[in-house]
Amino acid sequence: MSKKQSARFRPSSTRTVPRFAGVPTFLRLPAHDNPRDVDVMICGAPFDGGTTYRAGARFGPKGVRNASALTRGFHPAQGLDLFEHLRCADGGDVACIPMSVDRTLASITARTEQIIAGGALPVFVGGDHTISLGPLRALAEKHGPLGLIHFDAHSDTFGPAWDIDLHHGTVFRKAIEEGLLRPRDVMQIGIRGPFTAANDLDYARKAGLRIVMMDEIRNDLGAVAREIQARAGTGKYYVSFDMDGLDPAYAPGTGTPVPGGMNSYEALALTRALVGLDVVGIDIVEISPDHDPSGNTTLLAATLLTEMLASVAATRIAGAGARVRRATKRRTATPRPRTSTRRPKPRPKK
Ligand SMILES: [Mn+2]
Repeated sequence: MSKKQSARFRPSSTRTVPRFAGVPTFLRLPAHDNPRDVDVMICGAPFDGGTTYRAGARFGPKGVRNASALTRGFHPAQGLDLFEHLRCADGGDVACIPMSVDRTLASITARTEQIIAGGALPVFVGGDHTISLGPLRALAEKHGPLGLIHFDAHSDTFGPAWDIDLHHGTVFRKAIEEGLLRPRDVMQIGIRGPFTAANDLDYARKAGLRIVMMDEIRNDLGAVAREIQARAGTGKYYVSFDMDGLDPAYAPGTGTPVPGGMNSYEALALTRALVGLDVVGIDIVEISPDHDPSGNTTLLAATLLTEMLASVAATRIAGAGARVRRATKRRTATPRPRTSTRRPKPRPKK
């Protein structure tokens, strides 16, 4: 892409508009409606009508836009400025109906169809986890059933609540029932108890989902990262990040917090492992800013968003799937910024 193009769809310069100033947008990007002009279109899905415990995720998009004041584009792990490789824009909020799950999902599906028809990567900031069904329906219609990298404390494959079958705790069971996912290519990462009953994960296990419990992450973070990367070349993937996958110490601003989750570093490290996967859609959900006066939850959500997009950028440079090894090679060959601390010289081999 030309420099002129990338200059238009990147964050505004902090020399012109200081970080604390300006109209808040996702990642300080230009507000722009037409997906044909960009590689990535980030939209808010301000809906929490699918929550079973405390509401508030309808304010997630607004909170992440405010926290985006502190996001940055150069990611040392990938050795690139994501905005030099991806033209990104804030596509505004999808029209959500506060008390209608069905009409809200229809609205999100329609917006996703429009974004993918324009050739851009759809990214949604929620909203509660119910919203994921919207993009999944549109993307599976286009690509067929998708793989899923799903970060969460909960499996979200549970049964109906109060006889209502579709809510934020059932969204991936619904997606499987609708044939939107390839169950063997679903990784649920950060799952933990306590559970309501011993059979809480029965549906997920019988469906063949790969459940990565928190203990596995704590015992060997690198092994989990490698398992994500090993999915490269196995088809198209959707990435769904529920903020309650994090420990409430790091992300208290969420609807259904569960102690004992990932810390910020672990979550960031695992999103870096998405390099090489053919990612066709992303969401980050269950951000409830009013439950976190510190603002750390929204800052972490905005940072995870940039980290996932940096992985997408690194994948596009090298090509998805089989060519992931080249990506690794190129990344290490990319010059480090001058400000970075020098690495110690490797010891001579004996
Ligand atoms: Mn969830």
